[in-house]
Amino acid sequence: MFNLILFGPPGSGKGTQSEKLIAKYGLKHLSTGDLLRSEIAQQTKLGLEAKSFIDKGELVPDAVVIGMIKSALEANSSAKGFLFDGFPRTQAQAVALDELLAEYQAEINVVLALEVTEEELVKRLLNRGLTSGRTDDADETVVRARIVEYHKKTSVVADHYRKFDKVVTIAGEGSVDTIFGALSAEIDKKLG
Ligand code: B4P
Repeated sequence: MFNLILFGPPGSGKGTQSEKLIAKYGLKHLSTGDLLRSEIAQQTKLGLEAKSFIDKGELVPDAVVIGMIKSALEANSSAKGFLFDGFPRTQAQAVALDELLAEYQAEINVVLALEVTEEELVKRLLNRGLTSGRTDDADETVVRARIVEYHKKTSVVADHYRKFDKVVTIAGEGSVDTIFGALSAEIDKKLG
């Protein structure tokens, strides 16, 4: 199993690049953002709870997202590998993911971390908010709250994987295709 985390702040291009990477490498895409938005659209109990956090730009509680990932791994246990997009977003989520993968005799093989300046992140997210219908992209206060939350709780996830020498930093500004090329080159190196 080859498992990859696409890491970076909100708006850094994780979702955009994930679509292209899963098509090229045949990995199963697990995006907690997409899973949560699907729960919200279906108005499930979990979705209603998650919405109150997402609309404020806050992270959804760890237990909720870890449970979602656990179920998704169980449902796709024959996958040749996973691309984790937007997960893990806290130290507790990273520890839980490592433990879950160990149950399948698997681990995270590489963390590709996209780097984008804060002003570019805000510009991209507000721009997406004009058409996406995503409430968390529509308001600059919420967009900036998401970036603060990233620095407070999520950036430590990269430190966690740096201890195991698994993090590669990639410039996340430029054309989508150039960034895709840089990400692919790193994956190809790991796949040998
Ligand atoms: P996500 O769905 O993960 O939202 P995101 O970080 O904004 O997405 P992403 O980074 O993938 O966006 P992209 O750059 O592709 O999470 C939403 C919310 O759900 C979170 O705030 C949180 O509340 C909750 N949540 C999710 N996972 C959680 C977890 N594990 N724990 C707790 N809570 C969780 O796209 C941004 C825009 O940039 C697009 O319009 C795109 O077209 C554009 N873009 C992309 N690449 C570009 C480039 N190279 N140049 C110019 N524009 C580009």
